[in-house]
Amino acid sequence: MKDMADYDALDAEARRILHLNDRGGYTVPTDGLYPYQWNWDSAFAAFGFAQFDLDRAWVELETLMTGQWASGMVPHILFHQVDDRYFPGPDVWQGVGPIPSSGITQPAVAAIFARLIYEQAPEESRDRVMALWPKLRAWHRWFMDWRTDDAGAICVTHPWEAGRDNTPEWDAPLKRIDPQGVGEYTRRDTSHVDPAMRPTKFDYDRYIWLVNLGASVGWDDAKLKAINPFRVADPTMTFILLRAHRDLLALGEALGCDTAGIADEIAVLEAGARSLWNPELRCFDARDVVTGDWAGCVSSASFLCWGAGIDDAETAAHLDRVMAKVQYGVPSHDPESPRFEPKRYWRGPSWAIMNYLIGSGLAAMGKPQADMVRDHTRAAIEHHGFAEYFDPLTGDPAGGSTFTWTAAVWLGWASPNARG
Ligand code: 2M8
Repeated sequence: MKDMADYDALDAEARRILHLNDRGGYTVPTDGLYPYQWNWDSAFAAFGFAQFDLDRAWVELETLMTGQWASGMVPHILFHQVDDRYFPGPDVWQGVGPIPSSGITQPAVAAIFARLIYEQAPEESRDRVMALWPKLRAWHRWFMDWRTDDAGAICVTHPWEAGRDNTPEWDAPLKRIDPQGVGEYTRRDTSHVDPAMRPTKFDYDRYIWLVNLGASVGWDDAKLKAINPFRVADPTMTFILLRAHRDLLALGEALGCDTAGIADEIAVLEAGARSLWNPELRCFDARDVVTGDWAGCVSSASFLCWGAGIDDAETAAHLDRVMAKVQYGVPSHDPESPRFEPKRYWRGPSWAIMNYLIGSGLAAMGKPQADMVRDHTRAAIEHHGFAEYFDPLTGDPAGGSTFTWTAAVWLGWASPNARG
């Protein structure tokens, strides 16, 4: 246990990291490895900035929404300036939005933080959030139009869309893809980070094949839906959109916006969330929409249910079981599964952002595990710094360092000085 002076120093370091990664109006996740604006990273950055610079927090969200497509979709990467340290860049993606971008989205966390930041300072924030609200509404509507399955769950159409790139949930659906024609390409990620902590070539070939597929139809939602073999109904996207949609509704009501339709969409998403209950696993799970097969995975995404306002005793029992095996946060994959890899990206490591989404959800529903999730996250960061992710067994820092979202989660939630 550190004393308060040490925590003050960590707060200062977290603020320094946000400034370090600030490119003027937007924040990169970390220099080199990810030199662009990523969607959910940026929303977390806004949460971090809001702890000490309200104006800069709103600017972050405003810049993110400048990339919104005519369809309402908000891309997962905005390429404000070309940087050859990252692959695939804008030439491969061929996004069709107002600025160069990728062609897929990411979990819709922006409205969650828009509400939180607004409620922190309603007077000063009112005009800013009023301008953002219709854009967030259009993005959520696009999700309902193009990403729901028949049961109302939200689907991922590319492993990068859920933000949990190489999680075991995608193994079977990716195996069905023959990545013919992908050809030669040079990965950049493995020149920044140990390849043992990154997705495999098997995964990357299929990531790029799916990008090429989207680009081949100009990212036309209807055309792509008809030909894309990868469509998985997923707890990450579903629980997060459900939570964000509740926040969008509350925010819209507070601001006097036209909230017509949102309550009905919430009911659809609630049904969709329930459809992700795997009766054999006794937990929330991902479901391949093409084959109807369950992934059979207890993952950190399963534990996002509380954030979405859904309590479940059996999922809580899984959380207790999993947390008894680790010391540094919620593992991204079940540590008792043979597919668990404690240092490989989304196949085991603990991520501060998932811990935050899980922990704040547990707290909102008055669940006793909330403090434990926060304490684990605090321990990971205070012992091992602002890493991209952590080995949940040892706390070893992994992936990139001086990471924006880890700093933001520290400032907004994990630090003893945080108000959240
Ligand atoms: C990771 O994903 C990107 C692709 O989007 C990559 O590996 O190149 C994921 O952890 C994702 O969730 C995150 O938003 C992104 C930037 O931190 O990196």
